[in-house]
Formats: sequence, structure tokens, C-alpha cells
Amino acid sequence: MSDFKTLPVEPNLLIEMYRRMLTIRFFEEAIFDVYRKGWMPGLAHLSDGQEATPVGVCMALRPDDTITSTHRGHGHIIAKGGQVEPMMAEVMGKVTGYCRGKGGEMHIADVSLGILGANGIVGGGLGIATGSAFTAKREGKGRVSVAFFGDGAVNQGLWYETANIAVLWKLPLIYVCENNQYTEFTYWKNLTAGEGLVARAQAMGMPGIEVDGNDVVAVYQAARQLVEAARRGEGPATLVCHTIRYGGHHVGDPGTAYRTKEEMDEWRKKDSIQRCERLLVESGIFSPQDIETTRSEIEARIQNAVQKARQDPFPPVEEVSEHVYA
Ligand SMILES: Cc1ncc(C[n+]2csc(CCOP(=O)(O)OP(=O)(O)O)c2C)c(N)n1
Repeated sequence: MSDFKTLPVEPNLLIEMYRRMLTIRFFEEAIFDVYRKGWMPGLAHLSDGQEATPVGVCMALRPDDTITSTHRGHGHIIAKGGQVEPMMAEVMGKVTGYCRGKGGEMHIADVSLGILGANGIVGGGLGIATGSAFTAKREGKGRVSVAFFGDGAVNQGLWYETANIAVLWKLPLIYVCENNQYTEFTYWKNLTAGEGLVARAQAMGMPGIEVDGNDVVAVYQAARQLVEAARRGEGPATLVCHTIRYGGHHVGDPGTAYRTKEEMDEWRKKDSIQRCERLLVESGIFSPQDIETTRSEIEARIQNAVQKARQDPFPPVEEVSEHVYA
């Protein structure tokens, strides 16, 4: 039976991690379905396979901490508390969406939850996160700012410029690199000179940790350590999480031209959600029936969100130039 003392995290925290990871997985599966049915404009960039990283990091944050996201941002938003109903409406371009249907799947934001926006520009969130960390430092309430980005953003100039100022000014900023192995269609080592981002962070004078990005507890523990140091005023830090996206770069890419079946089979053995389910059951927190009940409940909520968004109206034409900045 259960022995919670041997568990690396509180049972309720593990359950919440599981629920958020499952919500991300099912939400993204639903988006793929919505895309195939022609119910949404444009493409979608899915992150199924990567769920443990945003959830592990965001569970180490306070509600008033801020995050910036990427073009592959649904997971970050759900992990920080974003709601699936306005997200699904936004994906379909409906007026009930987070950005009144004008942002689409790649530009979801909810400032009230500290979500400063997903971003189509690779590395674009880094500057916004630095500004937020600067504000947090001036306010002096111990808030931190997290910038999520992919392995492709590691070589963008903005990382160097912001890391320099963040170290000099000891800003409470955590750089979280989700290394899903491929920058679009190119293996990350073919694009990144040297030992990688942790070595670069250390060269800039900030601590860096690498973790198994498919192990939600490991991500949480590493993130907590770095976030608490940042809250104490010790300055920025870097966390590199190694993971994989199961799908292609976007919904139109099968992802098979540049990755082998063997490689993907190995990653699937390390699936974050299955690992969390095993941990929940083996520690006696959940029965197999509890797992099934949770899965059905979350799946139903997401299917309801799809059905509701289908019925919702598009924004009226009169507001075409409202809520947009240029
Ligand atoms: C500044 C900029 N350059 C190029 C692109 C085109 N682009 C979109 S996604 C992408 C790859 C990003 O790779 P990575 O950061 O590793 O994230 P992943 O897609 O693997 O999650 C590129 C090059 C862009 N959106 N912005």
C-alpha cells in the first residue's frame, strides 16, 4: 500500500501535475482533430510529448509570477492555469477566445494569470520576460519571471543580450529551454556549437541545470530550487529540459523525414504521462479506476469546449481594428 513519505512530492501536488499534463495532451489531440475537420484557420504547433516540462516548472511558481511562451505554447498556458474553453475558442477564431479570436492558436495571453503571451518569433519572449523580471525586482515582492523557449532560440542574439543584463542586474529570471531535440527539421547539435546552453549560462555567470524533461517531478524539483534562489535575490538561472515532441513541427508535418521510428519508440518508452500514472498507482494515491475516471472527466471537458466553441460567433466585423496594436 501507500507510503507517501517515500514520494518525492505531496500527493495532492502529484495529482494536480497529472491533471494538468493530461489536460495538455487531450487539448492538443483535440486541436489536431479540429484542424483536420477544417474548423480552425491556419496551422497548429503541438507539444504532445513535452507536457512534463511546462507543468513541472509552473507548479513551482506562484500565481503572480509571470511566464512568456513560444509558438508551441498551449502547454505553457494550461500549466500556468489557462482555461481550455477560451483557449479552444481562440484556436477557432471565435469572439469568446482569450484574444477575442484575433490572436489564434499562436498568440494566447492572459495577463491576469501572469501569462504574458505565446509568440511566433523564435526567442521573442526573452525580452518580454526580462522586462517583467525587471519590474518584479523593482516591486520587491519576490516575484519571478520565466521565459520558455526551444533549442532553436539558444542561438538567437536576444538570449545573450538579456542574459548579460539579467546577470549584471541580478534579475529574478529563469530561462527554461525545452530541448525537444529538433529546431524545425534539424537536430539541435547540428546548430549549436559547444556543449550547449548550460555551459553558455555558466560562462555568463549564472547557474544552470539539465534535467530529464519527461520526468515531471525532476523538472519540478530543479525549477523549485532555481525559482527560490531567484526569489531570494540571487539572480537569474537556466534550466534545460530534454524532451521530445511526438508530432511534426506543425500539424502539416508528419515528422518522419528527419527522425527514425526507432528514435521515437525509445522516447515513447519515457512518456511523461504514463510515468506519472505508474507513480500514482504504485504509491497508492490512485487506483487504476481513478486513472480512468480522471481521463474521462478531462476528455469530456475538452470535448465540451470544442462543441461550445463551434457554436460561438466570430468577432463582429465592426471591431476589426479594435484590440490590435501596430
Ligand atoms: C526569429 C524567427 N526566425 C525563424 C522563424 C521560423 N521558425 C518558426 S519555428 C522555428 C524553429 C524553432 O525551433 P525551436 O526553438 O527548437 O522550437 P521547437 O519548434 O522545436 O519547439 C523557426 C526557425 C521564426 N518564427 N522566428
